[in-house]
Amino acid sequence: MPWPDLRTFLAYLEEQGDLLRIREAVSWEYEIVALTRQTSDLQGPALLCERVVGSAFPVLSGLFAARRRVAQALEVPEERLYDLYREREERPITPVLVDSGPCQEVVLHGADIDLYALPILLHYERDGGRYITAGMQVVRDPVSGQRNVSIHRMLLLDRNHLSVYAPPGRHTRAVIERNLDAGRPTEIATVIGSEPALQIATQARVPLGVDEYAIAGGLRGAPLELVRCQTLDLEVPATAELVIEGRTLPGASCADGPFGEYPGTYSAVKQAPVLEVTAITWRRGAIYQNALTGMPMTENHWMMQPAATAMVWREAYKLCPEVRAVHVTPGGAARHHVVVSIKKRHDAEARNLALALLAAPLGAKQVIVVDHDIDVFDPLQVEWACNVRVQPDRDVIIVPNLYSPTLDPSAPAERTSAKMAIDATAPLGRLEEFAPARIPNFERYDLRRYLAPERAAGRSGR
Ligand SMILES: Cc1cc2nc3c(=O)[nH]c(=O)nc-3n(C[C@H](O)[C@H](O)[C@H](O)COP(=O)(O)O)c2cc1C
Ligand SMILES: [Mn+2]
Repeated sequence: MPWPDLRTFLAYLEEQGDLLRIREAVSWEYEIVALTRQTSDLQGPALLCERVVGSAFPVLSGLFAARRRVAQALEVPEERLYDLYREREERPITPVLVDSGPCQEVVLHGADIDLYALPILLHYERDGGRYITAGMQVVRDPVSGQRNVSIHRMLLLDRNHLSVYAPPGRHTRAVIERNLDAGRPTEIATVIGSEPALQIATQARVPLGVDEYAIAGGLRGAPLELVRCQTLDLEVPATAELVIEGRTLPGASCADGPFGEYPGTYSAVKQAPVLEVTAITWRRGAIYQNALTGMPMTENHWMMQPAATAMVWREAYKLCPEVRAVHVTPGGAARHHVVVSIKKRHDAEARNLALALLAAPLGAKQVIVVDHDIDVFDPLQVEWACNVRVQPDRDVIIVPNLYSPTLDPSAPAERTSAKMAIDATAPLGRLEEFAPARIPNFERYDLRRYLAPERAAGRSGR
């Protein structure tokens, strides 16, 4: 049975000892973010901060700070997360509309709207202000009539205004621009705190026109239930914790940034659209959710990784049916660096594949192709392959000026980067010459027979 709402998922995590309630009062200024950083580094529990100074709302932060919780969100074993994510992403289930839902138990309009009542967090030292980071923006594309749901950070501007950070290339941005061309505002419903599959589905790398609500249905194996917004022609999950309804102000923009972003560095100050809030609705006892980003790995990265991996896999499979595994690595911020293993069938295959993946829509900056005997998830093995199977003048290809993600601070120009392909495969048919030296009958011998019992059981014994 899929999780019906966020609260049931949290109750399950608590039962597993994977949700930590913090009952002392904590601050929205850096404190919750610092604690979330620490639990992320420990792969520790999600944090539910029950009392936040200056706000009546509790804060959930670090829900996906450990990968196991992404797997639990989809109710799949962690070791099968990437494969099952990919399969289910390809089988969307259309959401259903229901008459009412708890997400509108409380409704505020007009002068009652006050964003300062929300515990919007201050994250990093040089940030331009307080940012909503786990808001899922729902918009409708004026061309296809289809919905789009994705996550974009929002800067708190005043009681009823927010920025929307959606750079060129994002579907939300495309919708805002299409409306702007016709001189129209864009209606945006921002959902904070939903059942967990939708939060992962927002990261799906599917074309504009594919509704991420349907992707969420596929991931959870059952349709989402939606209700109509109070002031917009949009729909939101019936059991959402909190919804901010609003419209962009055509022609208005504001400075957005800096913000400590997913590469681990700050994003620069850019102009962003301004959203005027038309209503705030919530479920009684609403939980405000925050998501940490910054130096990998954070929940931002764990949430992006399944969809990024699925996209690379699909692109790789088009060229190479013998792709064995894909890793969009942590050091590359779960987006910029890719390692792929293949069973090579012709000598140019690895180079061909690496170059194709550099040009593919993910925008990866570095692609390493290894043989099937290398575990792409083990950085030692990957580096070892780059050591003994690579001659840089022959096997490293550098291509200038390709499309790239926006937030790489080393980029020479917006959305532009030089890229590097590394063919770390052995020459075709000669893998044995490039294999690790092996000991005959290795499995027959067992050191554990001679070790003290606690060492044999794998403990350090120190
Ligand atoms: C926690 C979190 C925060 C994110 N913040 C932003 C953001 O501020 N701006 C942005 O463009 N993408 C952000 N992303 C990535 C987008 O949500 C993601 O690429 C999404 O797939 C884009 O949707 P689209 O394909 O419909 O454009 C964030 C992702 C996560 C998980
Ligand atoms: Mn989309």
